[in-house]
Amino acid sequence: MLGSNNRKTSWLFVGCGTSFYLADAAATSWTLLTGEPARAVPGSEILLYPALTRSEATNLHAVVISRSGRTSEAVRAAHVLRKEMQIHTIGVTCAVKSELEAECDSTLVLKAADEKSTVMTRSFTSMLISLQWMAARRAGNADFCTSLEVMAAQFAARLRSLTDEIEGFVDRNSFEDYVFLGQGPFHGIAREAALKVMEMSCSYSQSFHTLEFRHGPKAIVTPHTALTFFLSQTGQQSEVEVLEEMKELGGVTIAVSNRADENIRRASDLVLELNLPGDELTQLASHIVPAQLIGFFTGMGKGLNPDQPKNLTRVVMLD
Ligand code: F1P
Repeated sequence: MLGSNNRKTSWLFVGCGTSFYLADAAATSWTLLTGEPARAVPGSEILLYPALTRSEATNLHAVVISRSGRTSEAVRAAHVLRKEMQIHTIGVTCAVKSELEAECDSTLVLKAADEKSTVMTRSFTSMLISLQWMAARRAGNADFCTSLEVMAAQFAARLRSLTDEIEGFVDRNSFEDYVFLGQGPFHGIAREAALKVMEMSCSYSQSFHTLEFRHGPKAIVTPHTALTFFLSQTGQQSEVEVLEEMKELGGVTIAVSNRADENIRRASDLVLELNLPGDELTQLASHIVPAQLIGFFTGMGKGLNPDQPKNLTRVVMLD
C-alpha cells in the first residue's frame, strides 16, 4: 500500500574491487536463499550518490565487506550508512580490530581467511561461503549449511586435478583477450573472474551476462579470444546455446560446469567439470577457482608475479 511503512526487510551489500564482486555474488545468494531483496553497490556509490540509498533506507540492512577492513571507501560508506542514514550495518572482514569494525554495529571477522598476496583469492571464497551460511541460517535452512561443508571437502579433493588441467591448457594457448560469462549468482563470479585474470596476468579481460554477449560484445570474438562460460543449472539450456554460437564464431571456449553433457563437451575447447554435491548455489564459491588458476598460470607464463601485480597495493587508502 502506498505510504505504508510495512516495507519488507531488504539488504545492501557494499565493497570495493574484489569485495564489490563478492557483494554481488552474496546479494544474489541472499535473495535466492531468504527471499529478501538484496543488491550490491561499490562503496563509492554510497559516498557520491547517497540519495540513491537514502530513498530505500526504511528497513534496510547493510553488509560492508573489506578484507583489510581499511579501504577508505568501504570504511566511509559504513560510517555514512550507520551514522548518517541510521541503517543497521554489519561488517565482514579478515582483519582483527579494524577501522571497519569500529564503524559497524557488528562484525564478522574471518582472520584465518586472509592471504599474503595483494590479490584476493581464498578471502573471496571464504567470505562468500560465510555470507551464504548467514543467509541460510536466516532462512532456517540447516541443510544448506551442511551442504556447504560437504561441498568444500569434496572440492578440496578435486583441486589438484583441476590445477593440472588448467596449467596444461594455459601452457598450450595464448590469447589476446578474455571474456567471462555468467547469469544470476554466477554473474558476480564472472565479474570477479575478469578482474582476477586482469590483475594476475595484466590481460585485457571483460565480463557480461551470458545472454547479453549476443547483444554487441560478440563482435570481438576471434580465435585469440578465450571465452569462459560459468554454466548454471537454472539457465543451462539457454547458456549452452550461446556457448555453441561462440564456438561457431571461432572463439576458444572454456566451460565451467558442475556436470557436462555431450552438447557442452562438443562446444568447448576445455571442459572443467566440478562434480560437486548440492545445488548450484552451494557450489557457487568453487566456480571462481578456475579463473584464479587461469590468472595465475597466465601471469606466470608472462614472467609476472601474480601475487603482486604492478600498480596495485593491497589496500586503497585515500587522504
Ligand atoms: C579490496 C581491493 C582488492 C584489490 C586491490 C585493492 O580491498 O580493492 O580487491 O585487489 O588490491 O583492494 P578490501 O577492501 O577488500 O581490503
